[in-house]
Amino acid sequence: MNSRVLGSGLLALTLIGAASARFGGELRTERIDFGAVAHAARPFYEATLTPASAASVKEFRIPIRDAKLEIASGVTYNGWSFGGTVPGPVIRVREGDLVRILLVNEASMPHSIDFHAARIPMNKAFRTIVPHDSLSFEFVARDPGAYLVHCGTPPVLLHLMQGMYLPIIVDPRHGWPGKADKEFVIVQSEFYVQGGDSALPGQPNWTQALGRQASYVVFNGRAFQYQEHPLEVAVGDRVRLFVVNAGPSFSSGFHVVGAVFDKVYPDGEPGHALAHVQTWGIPAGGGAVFETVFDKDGSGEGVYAFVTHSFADAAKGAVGLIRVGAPPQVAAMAQ
Ligand SMILES: [Cu+2]
Repeated sequence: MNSRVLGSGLLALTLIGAASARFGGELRTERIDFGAVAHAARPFYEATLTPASAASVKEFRIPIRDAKLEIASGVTYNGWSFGGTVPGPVIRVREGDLVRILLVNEASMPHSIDFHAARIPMNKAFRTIVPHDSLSFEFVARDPGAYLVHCGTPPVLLHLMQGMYLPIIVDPRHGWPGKADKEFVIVQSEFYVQGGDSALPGQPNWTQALGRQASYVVFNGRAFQYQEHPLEVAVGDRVRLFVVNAGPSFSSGFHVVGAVFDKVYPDGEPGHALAHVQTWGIPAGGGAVFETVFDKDGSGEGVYAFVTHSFADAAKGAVGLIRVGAPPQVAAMAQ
């Protein structure tokens, strides 16, 4: 077995199969097992992205697993997951790639998977499977963008608030317009929790969820994690942020304090670039791609917060920091 590691920071993906060349080397298959992913959720979910591989066929084995999560500092939660982390690992492919999915239910109840980036009959691909069962399907990633993947088993609200989501990025066939120095993925979501502040893990609070009374609103699965572990970029970097909103119920008003977005691609459609945007709304179940430059004459060395500008939600955890260069005040701000 030819195994090697693709970096996504700690979110390393282990290829369990060899790349194989066919049709004159044009068609290479990459196999990634999310059950073999080195978990990146502690001490923080690794948001740094690496490029998609050149393989035009990408296969993903995605085990569904019950998972004990830490959703805020000292707050544990009995969640459900794709691959063991919340969000699950990032899927990154290129427009035109053939995406093959093998979903394996290793959890204790029925689940499913719904790819917003797929054009496919839901009754075939997104059907619910019982524990120990598996399901496979494939689709061509035709539409570039930043998309949500989630469990679609009723009640969907419950399966989403339990943590069953991950992002999929479909890069445009010829790449994004312009070069970025750093790329990050950010998934916003809500938790509705009963307990979890003692030795016992928290449980889902259905009444709170129906009432849209979130306990935590988080980026990449844990409240305030990027205050303690800021995203790090260099002065002069063009930064591209792939932001996906898993909800289940709230919109995100995505904003970076101290920066203006040079470009926003709603839904990640490169043909629909908006220029000079302060805040952009992402509905539950949506995504967008953002770019800004931390050039020395503008948003230079310093600390910047990324938030949902719905500040009741930011106050519940949906705020993080971007550290540009090595400003001395970051230690104080992170406290
Ligand atoms: Cu589920």
